[in-house]
Amino acid sequence: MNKNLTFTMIKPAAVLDGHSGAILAKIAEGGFTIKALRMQRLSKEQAEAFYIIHKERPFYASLVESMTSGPIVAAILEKENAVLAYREYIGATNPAEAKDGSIRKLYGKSIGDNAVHGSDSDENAAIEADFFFSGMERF
Ligand code: 3AN
Repeated sequence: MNKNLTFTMIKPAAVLDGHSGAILAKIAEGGFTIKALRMQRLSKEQAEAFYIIHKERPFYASLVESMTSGPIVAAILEKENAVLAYREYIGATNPAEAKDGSIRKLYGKSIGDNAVHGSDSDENAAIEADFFFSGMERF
């Protein structure tokens, strides 16, 4: 089996609402293996850098604000076709449109506070994983 990596973050609203444990359990239930894991609070500079691709979007400032409003849980996940499999598993960006049983449907509050981030390509998964984790933190 050809396994790949993806990167995820449990967003501050979901962490502050106490959903981290349930979301990690759901991730494991979906067949994703945790290869790295950390809880931390992002600085404004770190959140801006992570979402730099959205810099020109109207929601950039509010996205950075919500991503720095409390701690996040960052993780590298492994599974066959991890990027696509995880995006399918977490559901649509807007929790209201996410399929029943998906992480965003279960734990997302709004399009901004949509419970989790999931990488959108293998290339971005590698960039995002490197942004958060050193080699010594990966297993
Ligand atoms: P996804 O996370 O599903 O790949 P993107 O890449 O379009 O979605 O958006 C990145 C993040 O920006 C999303 N996780 C979401 O929190 C936020 N976002 C996207 N669109 C909006 C919007 N219209 N209003 C507020 N936040 C948004």
